[in-house]
Amino acid sequence: MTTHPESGGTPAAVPSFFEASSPPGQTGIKAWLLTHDHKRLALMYLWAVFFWLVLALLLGLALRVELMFIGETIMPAEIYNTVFTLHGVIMIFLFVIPAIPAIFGNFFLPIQIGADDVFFPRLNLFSWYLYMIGGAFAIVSLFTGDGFADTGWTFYVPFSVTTETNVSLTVTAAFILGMSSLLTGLNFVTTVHRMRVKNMGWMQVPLFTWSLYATAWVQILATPVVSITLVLVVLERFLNIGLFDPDRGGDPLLYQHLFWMYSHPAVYIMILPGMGVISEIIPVFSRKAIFGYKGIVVSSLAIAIAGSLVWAHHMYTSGMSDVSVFVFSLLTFIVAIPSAIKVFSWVSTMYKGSILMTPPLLLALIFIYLFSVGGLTGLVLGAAGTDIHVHDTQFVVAHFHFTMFGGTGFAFFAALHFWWPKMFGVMYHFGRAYLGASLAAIGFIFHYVPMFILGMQGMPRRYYDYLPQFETGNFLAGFGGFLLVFGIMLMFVNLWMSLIDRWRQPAEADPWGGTTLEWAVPSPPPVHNFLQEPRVLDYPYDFSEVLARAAAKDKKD
Ligand code: HEM
Ligand SMILES: [Cu+2]
Repeated sequence: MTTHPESGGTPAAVPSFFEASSPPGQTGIKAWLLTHDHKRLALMYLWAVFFWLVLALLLGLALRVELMFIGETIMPAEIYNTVFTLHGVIMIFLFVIPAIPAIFGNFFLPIQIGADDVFFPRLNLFSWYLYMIGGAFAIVSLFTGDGFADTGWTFYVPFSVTTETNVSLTVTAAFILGMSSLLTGLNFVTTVHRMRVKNMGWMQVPLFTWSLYATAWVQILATPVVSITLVLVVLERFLNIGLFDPDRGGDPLLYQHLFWMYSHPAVYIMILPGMGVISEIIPVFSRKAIFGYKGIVVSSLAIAIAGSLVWAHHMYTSGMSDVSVFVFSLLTFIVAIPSAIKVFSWVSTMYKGSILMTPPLLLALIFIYLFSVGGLTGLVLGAAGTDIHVHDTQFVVAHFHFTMFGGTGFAFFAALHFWWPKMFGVMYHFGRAYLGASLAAIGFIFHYVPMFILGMQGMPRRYYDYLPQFETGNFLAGFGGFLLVFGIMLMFVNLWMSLIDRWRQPAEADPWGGTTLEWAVPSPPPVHNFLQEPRVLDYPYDFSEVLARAAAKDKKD
């Protein structure tokens, strides 16, 4: 264990952002609800995201229990449709899109670039309110009209225009959540451009901040497309304007193009910040400069750009010319290259590093494995020939859970374990963290691998019931689901226990030996982050001092 030189050993003397009231003069809950402090807002997002994630996990488990046996098990078919839509909508719009940027981005982006807040602190508070209002709308649409949408999270027309359920309110929720995400992106781009400490050049910006910067551009450019599309669905429902309805000269395919023009880039909004987290964790626990810093920066930007050009790979079977299919297939293969560059960089960083095994590193390794499986099976779907066989089957469900859950989900868990000591100033129990992470990983494999096989055998997705030959696979998946959810809950309970006085173990300013600026401030940080002018390293991942300090300490002992 090491102490960062800049933290100066006096952190206890300065009140942390928990203690110092912000805005000044306000106290209690009011101080939190009116705060402009990026760190307080990050924690407010944290509790909200936890709530949604746990709810959506339980809904997912309910779906899986329903599918464990043939016929009705715990819910009727109509409820099943609502539950998988609700599960998908919450997971996408309230968990995987906002989680890492809103929590860890808000908390650490300003600190990593030596700033005392984001560029628009009030707008940041406004984004949080939009997030809460969007979530509230989702809840309200459960209990009004004929209940929550049953369309799936993609709201495909014509069904979404004709179904009796409360699609209008559900898409309004998604619209508001989109605005929240867009404003956060705008805030981050401006912050990175305008707030970096004087002597920090672009090639000294930490990789997590770089990944958020690339993500933010996608958020700004793609979100308006889906927003207007959702408005069009509402207009179509109320006024029947005939944009999508072929009877009136409309075109249902237009909806799919508009929807995926956002929603494919959105998968990069989900994964890029996760990749940024992994790019921070791997060098710290390998005690080695990240291999190919520039390669990772450029690949983040390349993913953001190329990822915006591949949306129609969701539509090979919807009706397109062969030339279009070929072009979209080719472009899809091209986006795999920058993702592979990152995986190679992480693995090469560990090669001959002095590996320090910790829970964040274990979770990062699980990420690399699961995300690679997700990415490679993505190529099966990107290739038009094989996609036609597995389109809309369980294979797709397995693929996207591997990338979004194995990827973003596990990156989120890794980020929690990596930055928890910094955010709360406490260390958690390692044994329980390892156990939770391992159970979750094993459960994950049992849960999703059978779905690849079921999909190839022809079991469609979004089906309530299935033929007898699919029962074993579905039973196994259900069993894995329980293990998975149990492992995750164990990780969360362990983190939560670390906050309770009885088990409290204070954390140092730099418990892992990190080199980026967040490790130079006390744990938890004071309101204005830095006690003295931050010292910017020529190269953000230079571990020579960390290694020298460790060697000196070894000699002394
Ligand atoms: C980070 C975690 C997760 C994310 C991001 C996620 C996301 C999604 C999305 C977007 C859908 C599509 C919904 C639709 O078709 O409208 C979905 C479907 C589904 N999810 Fe999840 N999910 C996650 C975790 C889980 C867990 C833990 C379980 C079970 C224990 C689960 C079980 C299911 C099931 C059974 C479906 C329905 C599949 C279908 O028939 O198409 N998911 N999920
Ligand atoms: Cu896509």
